[in-house]
Amino acid sequence: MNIIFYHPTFDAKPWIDGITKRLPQANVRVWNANDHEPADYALVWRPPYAMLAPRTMLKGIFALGAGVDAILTQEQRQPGTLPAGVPLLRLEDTGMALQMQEYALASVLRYFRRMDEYQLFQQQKQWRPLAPHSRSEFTIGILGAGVLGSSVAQALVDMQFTVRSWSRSAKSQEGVQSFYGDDQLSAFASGCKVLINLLPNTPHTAGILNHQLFTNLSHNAYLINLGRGGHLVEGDLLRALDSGQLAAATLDVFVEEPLPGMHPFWSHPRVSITPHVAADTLPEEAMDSIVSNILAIEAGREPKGRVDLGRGY
Ligand code: NDP
Ligand code: OXD
Repeated sequence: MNIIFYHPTFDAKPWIDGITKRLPQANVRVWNANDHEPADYALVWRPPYAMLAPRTMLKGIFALGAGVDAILTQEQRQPGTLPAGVPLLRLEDTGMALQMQEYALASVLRYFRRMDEYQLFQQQKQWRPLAPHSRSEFTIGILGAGVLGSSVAQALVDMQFTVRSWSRSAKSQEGVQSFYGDDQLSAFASGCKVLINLLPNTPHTAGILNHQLFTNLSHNAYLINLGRGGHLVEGDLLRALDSGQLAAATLDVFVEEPLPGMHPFWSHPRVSITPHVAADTLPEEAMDSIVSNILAIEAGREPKGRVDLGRGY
């Protein structure tokens, strides 16, 4: 069995060693532009067109992350980036759900307990107790109720918050009010004090964090964007912060990453930025899952995390 690996930034060695340890029968190699040798499986992130296009005999392409928007966008621009008929598989959880829970919970509690405001008061040497937020008026809406969205919802339910989710299909998660489909988007957003985005970036969801959605939220609401930068209409966020429709935003993902030095988000007093770190790919967990999927394919079983190319996630 031959496996090729390509990632623009990861150190390949732990991956080559880790897959080899788990699958001693496999020949695992880093792909380079001169490599035209056959392969059965490919492990990739932002693969060059030349890597996959000619490889119609692959049995599986494993994305080294949860979101596959970059590879699907590249396929749209350069059809053939993904050879026809080869399954594309993404990482489901593999340690990202817990990281997402940590990030979302930390951000929500920072707003709920007004820590961000106290931090500003401290800089001004102000001793100024604020009225606490009322839990009953602190409804949290989560866009996306998949692997990561439902896991974040669970952490917030466990903290006794009122939680809603919005997805394509109806869900039944205890303690979470499910809204689904475009028709229910404004009802979902209506009155939410916090909006957390955990949607995949698809042609249907791009630009969903926009003026219209913000006006449905409770006045002075908080936005936490953990999905993709393309979900957010940046000018609409700046205007919503200026008008007081939104109180503050925590952003982990951006249209352009790294965020350019001149971008207004950097110095906005009510925008908090992290450099796309909400949930990292954990190599050991990811390799366990990829190898178990390879074994499933070899045994003729259905692997986990198969991407529906038509839906875009
Ligand atoms: P899933 O595919 O498990 O979940 C996606 C959810 O979005 C599903 O509930 C789906 O609905 C819903 N959805 C998709 N399209 C629509 C639509 N048009 N209308 C309504 N709901 C829709 O993905 P994950 O939870 O694993 O990951 C979500 C995203 O998180 C990734 O795509 C990635 O962009 C982002 N991410 C960010 C990271 C970071 O560090 N910031 C790290 C990892 C991921 P349904 O269930 O009905 O199909
Ligand atoms: C992912 C990410 O999609 O890190 O896995 O954003």
